[in-house]
Amino acid sequence: MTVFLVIIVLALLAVTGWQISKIFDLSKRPDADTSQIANDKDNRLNGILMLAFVIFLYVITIYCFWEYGRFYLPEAASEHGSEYDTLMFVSIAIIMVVQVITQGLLHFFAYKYKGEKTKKALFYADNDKLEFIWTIIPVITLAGLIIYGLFTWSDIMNVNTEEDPMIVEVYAYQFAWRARYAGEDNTLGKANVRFIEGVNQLGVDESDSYGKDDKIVTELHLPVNKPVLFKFRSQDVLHSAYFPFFRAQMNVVPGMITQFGFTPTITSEEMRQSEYMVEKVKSVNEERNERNEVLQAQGEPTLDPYEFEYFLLCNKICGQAHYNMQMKIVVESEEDFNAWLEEQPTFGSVMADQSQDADRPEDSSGSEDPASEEDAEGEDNTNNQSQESDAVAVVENNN
Ligand SMILES: [Cu+2]
Repeated sequence: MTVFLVIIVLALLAVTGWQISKIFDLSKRPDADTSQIANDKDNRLNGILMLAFVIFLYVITIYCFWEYGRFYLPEAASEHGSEYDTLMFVSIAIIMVVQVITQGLLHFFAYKYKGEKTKKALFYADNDKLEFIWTIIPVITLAGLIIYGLFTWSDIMNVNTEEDPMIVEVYAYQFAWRARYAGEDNTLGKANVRFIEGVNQLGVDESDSYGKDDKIVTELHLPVNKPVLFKFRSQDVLHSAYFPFFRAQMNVVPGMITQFGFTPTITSEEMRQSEYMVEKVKSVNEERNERNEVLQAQGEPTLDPYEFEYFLLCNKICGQAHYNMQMKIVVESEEDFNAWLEEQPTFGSVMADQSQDADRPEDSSGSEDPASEEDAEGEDNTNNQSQESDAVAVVENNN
């Protein structure tokens, strides 16, 4: 009923406005200019508006750089990352300079050569030399950019297998990530969704001997300055593995294996110590403290202080909890990495434990808990951030 009344009121207001405008029209002096053809005054107004619009655009652009510049990513933490950033910077710089000049001229000329009674348009048929110049310059510039881009692309995308990269599988499912290390042999065991059962959440083929020493974990550790070749697999829908700090992204497609290789160059600790990150963490924590005061006043739980960690995100909207789909990445020295990897159980041992457990009936009850299913839906992230990086966490999450 209220909606109906609101509609009637709005309709009546519209009619009133229309009637008032008619009264204004009628009350105009009879000698006023009612012609539809633009006169000098109209042209001047439009000329000024054209100029004002481009000034507005530039002011907004400068403001955005000023205000949102702090959201830029820091220096790339991978070998190819700086190449990628340079390509991006060169392209943007060229586009920006050309855009600022041409857009400015366009609007300025619209103002300068606005119509005036006394002005007469010049008839100018064509000029081959001019046309040649404004065609050849963009052709050369664009061709240069494209060739430069192609070289950079092939440099980044072609994995140099002679460097003997470490093979790591990144496995995506709604809504979390797992990583599988290839073990001593640096060869991943075959896997297929058809083999998914119980603790074998990634569907590793038990009959493949290469899979026995594979290690499945919930956070990604990488040794610094060592090339890594990632093999991506998805359990369900299309995901996208996005490593913003390493300038890497790859589609994760169900039914096929995609790959991307890079070499991390800055450890998590070094990144934390960097000027950029110290500043960033400080400002995030200042905001959190302000928020905490409000939360405290409302008697709600407060936020923990923020500490920087690299992370892997999903960059394809893949469902309800897509926003929460992330995995912590730790870049560390080779010794630390080896020590960490040493602690992780192999797939073979996890499977052996499972079959032992199955023989003891009293142990198999815990996983039937209906609440654990909800956990897997929305709160996987909490598991990722905790220290449970062994395969046991995998078991708990998925039954
Ligand atoms: Cu996803």
